[in-house]
Amino acid sequence: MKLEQLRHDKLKAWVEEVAAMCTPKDIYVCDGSTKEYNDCMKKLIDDGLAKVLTKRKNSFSFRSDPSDVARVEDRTYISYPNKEDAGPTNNWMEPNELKEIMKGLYKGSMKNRTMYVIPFSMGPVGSHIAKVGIEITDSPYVVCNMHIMTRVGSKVLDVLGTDGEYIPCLHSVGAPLADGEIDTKWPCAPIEKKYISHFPNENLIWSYGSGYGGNALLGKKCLALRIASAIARREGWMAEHMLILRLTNPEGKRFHIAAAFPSACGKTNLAMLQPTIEGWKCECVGDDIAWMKIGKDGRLYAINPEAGFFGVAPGTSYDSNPMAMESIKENSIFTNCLETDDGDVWWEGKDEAPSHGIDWKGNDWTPGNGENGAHPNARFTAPASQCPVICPDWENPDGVPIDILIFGGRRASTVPLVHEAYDWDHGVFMGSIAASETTAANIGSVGNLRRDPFAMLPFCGYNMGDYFHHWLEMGDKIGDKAPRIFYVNWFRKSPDGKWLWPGFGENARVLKWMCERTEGKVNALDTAIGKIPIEKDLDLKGLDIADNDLKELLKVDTQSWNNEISSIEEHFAKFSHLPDRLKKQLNNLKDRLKK
Ligand code: GTP
Ligand code: SPV
Ligand code: MN
Repeated sequence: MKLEQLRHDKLKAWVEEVAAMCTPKDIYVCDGSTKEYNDCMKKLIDDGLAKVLTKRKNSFSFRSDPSDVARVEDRTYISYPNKEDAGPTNNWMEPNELKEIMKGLYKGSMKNRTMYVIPFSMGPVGSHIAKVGIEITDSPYVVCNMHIMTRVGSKVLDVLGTDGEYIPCLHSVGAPLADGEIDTKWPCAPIEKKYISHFPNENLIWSYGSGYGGNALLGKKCLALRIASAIARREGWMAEHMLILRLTNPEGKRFHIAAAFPSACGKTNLAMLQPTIEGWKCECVGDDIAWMKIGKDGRLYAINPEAGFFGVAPGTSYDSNPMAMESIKENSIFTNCLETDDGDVWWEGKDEAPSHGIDWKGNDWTPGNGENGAHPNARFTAPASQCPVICPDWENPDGVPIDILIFGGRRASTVPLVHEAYDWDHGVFMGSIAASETTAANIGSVGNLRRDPFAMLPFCGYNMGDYFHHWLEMGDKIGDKAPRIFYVNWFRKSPDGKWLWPGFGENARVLKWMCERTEGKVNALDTAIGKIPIEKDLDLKGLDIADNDLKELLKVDTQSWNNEISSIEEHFAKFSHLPDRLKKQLNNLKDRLKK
């Protein structure tokens, strides 16, 4: 579609303004058609950036620049006029200063490239819960991924009409082309020139220098989490880094669960798990983001604003996550996987390694040559509709009523397999002190323990202390209709470094216990940190687990938790906006530990 066809004057003016700054060779307004996807992909293939996978229908493999493989938290900004509004956990710069720097970078940045205008909807098009965004980008890779991850096209412009509201999202890979030059490899800017910037007061996103995932597909982390969390606070709802699933018990009773784990800590896997316990069924509503609002009946309802999965490839297999494997059989994009000689992709943990392939850096690879075949943060992009266990209600604009909220993370020690909050405030406290070993989903060190409150550390679009307040206030509004809150850790290890818990489909055993807790069918043991299962109440039928391992998994060690206290105090000390109710929770925990 041509720019002249845009009927929305404000949008047209913004597109023209950006074009004047970025000086692309032409402008193309996306209609969301298959032809458009194919044309963009063809360009990427012709330029040598994409490879057709002959083993998977309509699927393609990409290798990014080795420097552009993950989100860049150090280069991500939450920009309010006052630093205090961004809070102690976000990078901050004054909006005018940040815009001046970025305008300098955007100047001419799309030279000799097409500027694509992508109208997209987060949430079903036209539904009362959906938000419209317009992403301007110079990356056809972004166009193809946005086609899968969001609802793109003319139908979104129809909803906008001549004066509808939208969230402007500007993106450039930051690699202008010289006359006659074409891309020979993944275009991006060096790390120090990358900026992933958010201006929540203006509902505005500016991203520069990266073509990768959460840095470039601006509907996802930038809009649906950072900007949406700030909107949600103003409007009284919640935008969370959570999967959503429906669990049905053998009697046909449904439970809806939303769970927040940090990046690469198991959301996609839990969202589509295949329960190993008889008669239980799981259906996936979403694997990364939940927007939750209080419904007419006073309960909390969640929708998945996305339309696809941008999932971690390594570790995904028919054993660990068969439903993800089925979802990516066709019509999928793979980024930074190993390309096999027979036209497929492979990654560590998938199945038997091929005897030869081209690794994610583009080098010859053989098993045991000391290199990763796939980057640890290699990703697949696949339509959610292709998941065999996608929930029939996954696009229901009213969402699903949440019974259970879960927090968690990767902890080799200290944190038990599962514990339950005493009440909402205690649950919010648990979320606020959530901690996890860092993963390859961000550029930076991997395996370092850090606090990642509510799995939102990289995604909260305002002062995290105010975010804690917001959670408490939501609890006050929901009252006795509030979901129960639990905390899980699938990643506890034995002293010799082995996982104590088998994880994946077996996690259904823990979910079953939670469901039975909400129904009042089972009791629990009170400990200093919360309620834990009585061993006999965990359904371990058919699971071969050593008694000692189970004891270790459920252990709440007073010494370790006493050590944890000083780390929590340090964490809380950062927040000048820390709610008194969380200080009280910390004191309660200390008191219980003394008993
Ligand atoms: P983002 O997309 O980054 O937000 O991540 P995510 O939370 O969806 O993580 P994902 O489910 O993709 O899991 C990341 C890694 O953790 C994969 O390599 C999985 O194989 C592994 N993993 C997931 N669930 C489990 C589990 O229950 N146990 C163990 N040991 N590993 C798991
Ligand atoms: C995450 O890092 O939490 C992701 C992947 O879900 S990305 O979209 O790249 O942020
Ligand atoms: Mn995520």
